[in-house]
Amino acid sequence: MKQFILTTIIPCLLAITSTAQTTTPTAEDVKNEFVRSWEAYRTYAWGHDVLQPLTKTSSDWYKESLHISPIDAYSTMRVMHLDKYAKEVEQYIRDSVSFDKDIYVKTFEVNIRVLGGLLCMYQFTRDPRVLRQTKDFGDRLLKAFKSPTGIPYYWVNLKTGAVKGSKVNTAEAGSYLFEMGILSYYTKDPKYYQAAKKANLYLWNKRSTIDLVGEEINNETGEWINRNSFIGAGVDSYYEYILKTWLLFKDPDLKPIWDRSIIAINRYMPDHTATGIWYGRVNMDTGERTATTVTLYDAFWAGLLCLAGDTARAAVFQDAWNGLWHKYGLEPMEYDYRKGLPFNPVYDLNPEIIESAWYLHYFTGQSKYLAMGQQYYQDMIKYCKTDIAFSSIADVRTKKQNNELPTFFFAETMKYYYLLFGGNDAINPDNYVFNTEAHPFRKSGFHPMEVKKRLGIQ
Ligand code: DMJ
Repeated sequence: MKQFILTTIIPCLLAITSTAQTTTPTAEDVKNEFVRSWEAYRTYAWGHDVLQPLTKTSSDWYKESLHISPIDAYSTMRVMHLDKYAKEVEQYIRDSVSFDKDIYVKTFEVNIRVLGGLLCMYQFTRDPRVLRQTKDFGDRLLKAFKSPTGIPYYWVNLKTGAVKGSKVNTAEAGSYLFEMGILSYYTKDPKYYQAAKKANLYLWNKRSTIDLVGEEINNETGEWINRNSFIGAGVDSYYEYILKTWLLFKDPDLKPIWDRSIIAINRYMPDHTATGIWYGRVNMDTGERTATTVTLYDAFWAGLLCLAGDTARAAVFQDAWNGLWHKYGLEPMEYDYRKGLPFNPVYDLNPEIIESAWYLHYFTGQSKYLAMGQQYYQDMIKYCKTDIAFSSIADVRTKKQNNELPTFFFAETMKYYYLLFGGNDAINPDNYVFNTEAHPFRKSGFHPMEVKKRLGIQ
């Protein structure tokens, strides 16, 4: 009963009584809410991976903490000029954290959050001690790549380097070019980028005759386990990193991969419906429709299309997702656009639709994208705010809160709201390229001649 009151009744009451934001939200509002949530993390979860906002407790991803929330939050603190908090995280991670832990970690997840976050910390501090720690973490992660195909294993033990999990989805197989490239640049050692690139080239060489990749692959046999092709959760950042790594480093091997991939995607995936154009699932060999399901991760695609110079398609894409947001006042994790039904109704405070609103606003200058973001923010305040922070939602139909504050809320969701509302114009898509966890890297920090040498690009 106590648990029921704690996790069900209190959040409902809070949602009803919380000061519903009626005025137009500003970047300052976002910053204040970020600080409020960060203070809650400091109070109730310091030293742990995540805050549980309803029970005011903490949890860790593994049997020991990897301090994922602070590492993920750091770059947003720098973007928001929260220097006092940033300094505290920096000192803590640098002086009190060791990655010599006998735990199996998810290679993909810690690459985008921990390695990406640490690299960004080094970018902002230029502290050699931070670089030492970043390299140490990168070296431990690199052990995951010792498969016959070069595609990393799902799990790697940070202490022993032991690996397990040969079945990986395409995002888990091929989303390392960006972080490993930056690590190669900072350490002047091409081995990181070369390992990541080997995995990507393997995937590309396994593409179908119509230039599509599948959903899951076995990294020991090199065979596709699942031949569904799509752009959402499970594949998403594979495409994202081909384009973004090209934008950051101009590796000539990547551009043709993007160019051929986008032609195939534009040809086979769009599905024209009464509620908009959705990018459904197709068979990678035939291009025939296999499913009409999408994931809310798909919503990042409009932003990526902007970076590729295709704002027209991006606008159409965003319209469909905006319609879905309005249907529930939040978005469901998985949705069947033909049936009009969610089949996984959770909303984890994910950033993708906000990220795309930011890119579209930047590249088109149209105020409708700012208005979209303001609406999303007001809905998040209405349904996800708790007395100390924010919570993910178990079901977008009932708005029941879930007692979780994912680390990407600090890294991505609040950063994109802040940038969209005009909080820091210096951090923009012309000057920075963001990793998939929204850690921003300044293009001018990577000199073309040095890139070639340090990453081993021919
Ligand atoms: C983030 O962890 C990353 O952006 C990842 O690539 C997919 N989306 C989640 C948040 O929704």
